[in-house]
Amino acid sequence: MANTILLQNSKYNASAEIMLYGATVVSWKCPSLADSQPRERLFVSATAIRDGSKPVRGGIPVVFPCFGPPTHPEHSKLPQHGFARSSVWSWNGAITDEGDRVSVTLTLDPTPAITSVYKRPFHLAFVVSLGRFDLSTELHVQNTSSSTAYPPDYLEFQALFHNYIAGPSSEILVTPLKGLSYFDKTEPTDEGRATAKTETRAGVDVRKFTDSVYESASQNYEVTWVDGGISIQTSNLKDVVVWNPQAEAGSKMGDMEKGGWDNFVCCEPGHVRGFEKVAPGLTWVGKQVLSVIQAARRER
Ligand code: TA6
Repeated sequence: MANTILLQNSKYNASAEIMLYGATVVSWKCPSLADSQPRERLFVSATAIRDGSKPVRGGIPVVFPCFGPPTHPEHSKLPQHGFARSSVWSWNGAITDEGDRVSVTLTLDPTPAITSVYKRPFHLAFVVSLGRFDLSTELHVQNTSSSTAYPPDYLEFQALFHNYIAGPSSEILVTPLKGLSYFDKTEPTDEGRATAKTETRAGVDVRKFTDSVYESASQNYEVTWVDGGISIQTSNLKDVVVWNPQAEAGSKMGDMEKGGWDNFVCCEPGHVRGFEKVAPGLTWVGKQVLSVIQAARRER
């Protein structure tokens, strides 16, 4: 079976490409009311590794069960951002066509490679749905433990959609983040932890190296630039990360094309401060809807 799914919404001339590797969405193209030509809405570095040897630098990597370097004892053997984005997911070949939307579901269960570093039983499903001007992704996390112990044998995890939104990073603003507590990873404390701050800006720009983890955010965001933008509406994803490496960090990344940092912002909804927990037999669902903002939000 091919290792990439091409999802096409022919009614609206929209498309998406999803690699089985990492269940990574590596392309989302759709028109807008002002422009019937489908445009690429995600950034993927031209030097991204796409052979399955490392996570793709761009698109929508799925982060699970840990965000960043692991901090939970059950995650101690995992790489940064967990194993979901570097595992080969399964697809049963089915595409669901609901007329206005088409969708696919990929699944991931413990493989020998995963169980060698992660002992919890789980079942993941990742649903990608493509509409006229929007793309949604859902992560379903099922605790497949049959334990009847009390207290319950909870599955504890973090989850995040690591969206690389294509746009001119010199113009981009992310809203609404004003008043939120956040951790600035570009300014580590003496102990090497991120510096705790409160956001004072109405619109957060990424003109300098930015790596900010906002807690308990609004769950609905706008990523805008002078003549466009993407809205992100989420459920069950209480936090959001804003990241752009700029040349300072980007030039040190082997799979980041030169100057790539000028052409994206990562606006990443997730549950990354503390851990979600799901009891045996139950399923947690985190969802985001990325939509093209139709009217230019800002003056030139
Ligand atoms: O989401 C922001 C971040 O955690 C940054 O700290 C940076 O590490 C980025 O993710 C990319 O991480 P990666 O493991 O894909 O190189």
